[in-house]
Amino acid sequence: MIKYMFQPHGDNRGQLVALEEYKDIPFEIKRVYYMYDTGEGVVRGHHAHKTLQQILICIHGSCKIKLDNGREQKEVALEKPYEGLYVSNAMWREMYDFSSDAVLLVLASELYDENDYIRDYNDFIDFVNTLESR
Ligand code: T46
Repeated sequence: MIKYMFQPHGDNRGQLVALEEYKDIPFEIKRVYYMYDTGEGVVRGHHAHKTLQQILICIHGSCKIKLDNGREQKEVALEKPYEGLYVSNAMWREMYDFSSDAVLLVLASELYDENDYIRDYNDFIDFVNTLESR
């Protein structure tokens, strides 16, 4: 589990965080998306990706992320606009406990591709086992 602490450039006007690919973000950023107005009690995700890498940043409010690599699970709270969670491929993810004002920004290494999703947990475990047996 890798959490990035980005550098805020603060002065008497407030804070600014700048993110550059291959410098602050370990991949080329091909897509940006964000989610907001997430209802109380909602759990998003429930899938893994075959190749996609991402950085999740809760730029407003807070939420929690559960990451599962098929062997162990970890829960991470995202509650600062200058922290980012790296989510590699082959990682089952769930996002939940969104505050009502939460905005979760995602920087992604690939364009949207439904074929990259693994939506069944047993298929995910098979995928992890296949990767490890190579
Ligand atoms: C992930 C987690 C963190 C698009 O049309 N383009 C996009 O780039 C994305 C990400 C989604 N969509 C459409 C597909 C669905 O109709 O937006 C709708 C909601 O997507 P989804 O149900 O996949 O959202 P989450 O929150 O379950 O998962 C998303 C990403 O899909 C996923 O890659 O890692 O956020």
